Amino acid sequence: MAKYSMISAPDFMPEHMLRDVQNKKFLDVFHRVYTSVPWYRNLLEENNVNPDSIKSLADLSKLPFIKKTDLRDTYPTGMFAVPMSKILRFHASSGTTGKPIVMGYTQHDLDAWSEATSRALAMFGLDENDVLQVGYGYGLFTGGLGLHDGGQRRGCTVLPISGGNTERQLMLMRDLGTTAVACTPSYFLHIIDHARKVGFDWKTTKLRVGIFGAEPWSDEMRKFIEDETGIETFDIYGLTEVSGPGVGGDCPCHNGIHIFEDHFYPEIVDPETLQPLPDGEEGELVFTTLDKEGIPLIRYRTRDMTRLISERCACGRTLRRIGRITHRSDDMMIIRGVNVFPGQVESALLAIDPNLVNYQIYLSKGPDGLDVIEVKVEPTPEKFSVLWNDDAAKEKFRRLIAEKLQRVVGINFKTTLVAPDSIPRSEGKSKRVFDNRHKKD
Ligand code: DLL
Repeated sequence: MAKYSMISAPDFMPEHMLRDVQNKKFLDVFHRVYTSVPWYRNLLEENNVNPDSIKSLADLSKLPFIKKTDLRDTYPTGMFAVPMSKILRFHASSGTTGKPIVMGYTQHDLDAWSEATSRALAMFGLDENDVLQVGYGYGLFTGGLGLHDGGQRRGCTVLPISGGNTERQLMLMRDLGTTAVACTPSYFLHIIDHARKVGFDWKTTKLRVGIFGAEPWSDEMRKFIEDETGIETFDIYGLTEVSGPGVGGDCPCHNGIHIFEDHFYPEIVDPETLQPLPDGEEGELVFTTLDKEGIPLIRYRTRDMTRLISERCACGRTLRRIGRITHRSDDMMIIRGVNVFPGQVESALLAIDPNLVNYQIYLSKGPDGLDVIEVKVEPTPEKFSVLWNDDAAKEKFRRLIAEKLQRVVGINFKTTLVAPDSIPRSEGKSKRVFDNRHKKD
């Protein structure tokens, strides 16, 4: 057998064995959190939960949820379940306001995380013959070091280039024989942009796999990237609170994201009533970490909206899947009473022209006090040069976009075409929505 087999045994464990493993780990983690985190003990008392009545995962729904604000309120270490001497590394989530969420990892946590990430890489078809270019940021963000550790564990040759320096990304990709690149989909779009400008020929590289995540990316975006570069793309999912990248990923069937359920137990709940939802129904994804030591989390609300898929995947993995994450419960915009998600805008734009990958959404108040939604779209330089000398063609293209958005989303958009390169490119997660509705002039 090859040293690095494509098959990871836990991925194919019979369901009854997997449930056994999950039950054992759950009881262990629950009692660890209960005995070592006073904050959690209080939470159970406040919710009148008798810990002795928790006998298996079937009792999970009796337990209260943990929210992001709880982690913020206990900043920096109030949720740690082990002494600091056992913590080997910190990571922190990139909160834009206020205090970040700090996570601490024991040796066991780092091992379990890299094990899950290396299984994701195996699922993407990577082994010791691959060169993995890690273009996620290194530092407090989990993307860089997470893929780095997972890649090394898988036996790949890791190129720890981090984000940015796009010219050098392309040069080393070609010269060092990169076969797989991992970065945010927005940064890869930026790399594509640059490659087009300098006439970079993807066929001169050995690149065959793209590993994208850390932010939503539509199926249309996926097609654009694959058509442009000839690579196969894989979706990698994760969040700092639960570990980092490698909580799940999509297999070559590309039909949902397998969750590494022997580490992370998923549930879907109604975000309003908090009641568990049946398989297939969309709701908020909730995780219980089954073997984390540093900061174990029971029923952690991710805010990511998706559905659970229990049917066996054609790849044979017994791990359940979730639908790709298209939005979070907190990035829904309510415009004049209509629910709007940024992903809908992206899908509508790319359906008109796959090159319309650079866009921004601005929300403001009109003179009548009603919400205004504007989309700024950047045509390619070629398209732009044609449109700019032809007002009628420009107006026709603008209206085509406005009408498509109206049809798909159900409200009127102010649509503005902007010059190439005027929308800032991102080396990490991109910011697409700017809500100025409550801004004072
Ligand atoms: O983004 C971890 C990560 C790094 C995942 C690299 C994948 C690759 P956070 O910064 O804590 O951690 O952000 C977590 O990002 O709750 C989702 O809303 C979003 N997200 C992560 N992966 C995906 C994905 C990292 N594949 C938050 N699709 C999560 C859509 C994603 N959204």
